[in-house]
Amino acid sequence: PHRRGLVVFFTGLSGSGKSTVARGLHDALLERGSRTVTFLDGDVVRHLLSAGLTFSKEDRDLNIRRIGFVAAEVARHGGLAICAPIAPYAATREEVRAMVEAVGADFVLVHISTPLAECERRDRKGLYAKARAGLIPGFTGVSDPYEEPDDADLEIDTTDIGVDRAVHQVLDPLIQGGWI
Ligand code: GGZ
Repeated sequence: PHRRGLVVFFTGLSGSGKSTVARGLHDALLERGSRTVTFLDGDVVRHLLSAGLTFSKEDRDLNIRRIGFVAAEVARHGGLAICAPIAPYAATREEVRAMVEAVGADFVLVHISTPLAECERRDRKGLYAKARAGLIPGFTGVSDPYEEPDDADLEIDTTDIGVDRAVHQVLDPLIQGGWI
């Protein structure tokens, strides 16, 4: 396998399963042990790197640019970075792709396309109920936009598949492509 820098960037709605699949990919890569991996966990990013930012369009864009910057720095010298924010805006995701490609690394956009109805049915954290009740203004998918990607390299709907299968749908093409 080659050792080009790589950013695996997950995007999708809250509750779509993107953090779970991203974490599963991280674990699977650690287990294979073939290369080092940096996981930019969404919660950690929001608490440290993007502490104090809101969910306005400006702050979401800034959050995504910061994540993109760190991921590109990791990938610049051949590292592999995984990130999994909502990243609701297409133009900002494209900026990150360009940032990563500008340092000579590869960028894989994984759209976790689990539909809103399913995310809302799961409502693991009760956030959709709160958003519907007007307690969380500007909640993605309810009262804030999510621009569906038309440039996703992979699209995975977790409605009917388990975490392991979803992880393999990302891992397998990475192995095929020689990244791992
Ligand atoms: C969307 C929100 C909001 C609003 C708080 N809209 O399911 P979670 O809880 O754990 O994941 C969501 C997380 C989204 O943060 P990101 O940094 O990924 O968003 S973005 O890419 O748009 O910057 C959700 C929680 O934060 N959350 N308020 N208004 N999600």
